Amino acid sequence: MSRLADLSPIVLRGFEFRRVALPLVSPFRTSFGTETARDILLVRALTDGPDGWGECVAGNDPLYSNEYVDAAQHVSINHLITRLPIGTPIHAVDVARLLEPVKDHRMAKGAIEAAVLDAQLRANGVSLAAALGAVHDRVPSGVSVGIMDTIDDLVSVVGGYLDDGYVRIKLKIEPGWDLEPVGVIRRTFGDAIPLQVDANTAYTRDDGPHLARLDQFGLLLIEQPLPEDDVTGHALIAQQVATPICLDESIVSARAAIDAIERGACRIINIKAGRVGGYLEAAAVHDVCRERGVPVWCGGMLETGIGRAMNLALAALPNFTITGDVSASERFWRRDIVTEPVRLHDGHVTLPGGSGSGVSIDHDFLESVTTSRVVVPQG
Ligand code: NPG
Repeated sequence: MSRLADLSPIVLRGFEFRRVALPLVSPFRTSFGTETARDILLVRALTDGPDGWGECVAGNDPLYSNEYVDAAQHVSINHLITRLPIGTPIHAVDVARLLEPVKDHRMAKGAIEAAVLDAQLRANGVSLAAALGAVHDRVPSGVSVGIMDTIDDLVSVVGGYLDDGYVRIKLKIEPGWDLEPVGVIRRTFGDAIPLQVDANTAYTRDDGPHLARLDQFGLLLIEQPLPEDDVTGHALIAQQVATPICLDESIVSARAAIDAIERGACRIINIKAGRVGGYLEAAAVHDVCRERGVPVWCGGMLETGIGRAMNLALAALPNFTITGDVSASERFWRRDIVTEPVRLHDGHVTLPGGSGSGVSIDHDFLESVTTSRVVVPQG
């Protein structure tokens, strides 16, 4: 990442906070709730040169984590961007340090850093992928499949994604929707399909013997069975289950990743930039995992093409050796807000070329789905 420190700084003029309403192509149900539409906060860094865009992954409600989109916008305007210099030069690498006195709010911080980073990279003609140290120009694509009303529905949805070419399937599970759906998918599509499950914290420390029954299905991993603050509980589950435990919600920083690894709580880590406070911290999580021999994969949070393109840059780093939730735009959106939405080719998705995130905004469509827009400071 040495290239980032070598870039010329940029001068910020302010930020635009834009809210966008986009319906999902189909409801997405997890153990923490059902999403049918997203209310997305986009952050635009306004500069003397090219603008930069960041996408905040906070959900409509505080169900995945304590962050939610209204709070993210509030803290961004009232507590975060007030700490950044307007009118004097800034480097994206300094944003996290300037925002650090504000506790948590990582998704809000990550979106602001992404916007500044995108602007600085565009001004310098450098791609995010190059700046982060990417070693691939395309990555294999996995798809996450929500909890369904019936097993028949699940079989038909999974079959459709396999026909599309997705190379790995992740099934959402919760108590009462685990052994049976996973078993049916294994039997229907065979042992060769790379398959993993995600519990989103839905189990307890007493569920070790039950989760061990998933071992018979040859899963790649079991993701986040216990609440996010129960790292020791994950270490206990890891001793009872042969399938590798992977952590998502618990890993909020590189420090948390080191702690979880040292305590034997996981053998694999899911990295989401929003959850750890930005793409630079995400790259740091990648590095500490790599140094400790822990493979990682790139998670997704129902992003539009802006966030998805940045996720792809991250997913192209060398220790992302496990297929990520980097599915095509059409998996979630009928129409995306970028001009060249991510598409699936031979089970892979290609990183956009160009500087910054590499995507161009479809401004007409963006306007048509915008529900509010605030510019700070006001011009
Ligand atoms: O491809 O973006 C995607 C979806 C991947 O399952 C997915 N994300 O728990 O990892 C998760 C889940 C999620 C979605 C979490 C939305 C939070 C919000």
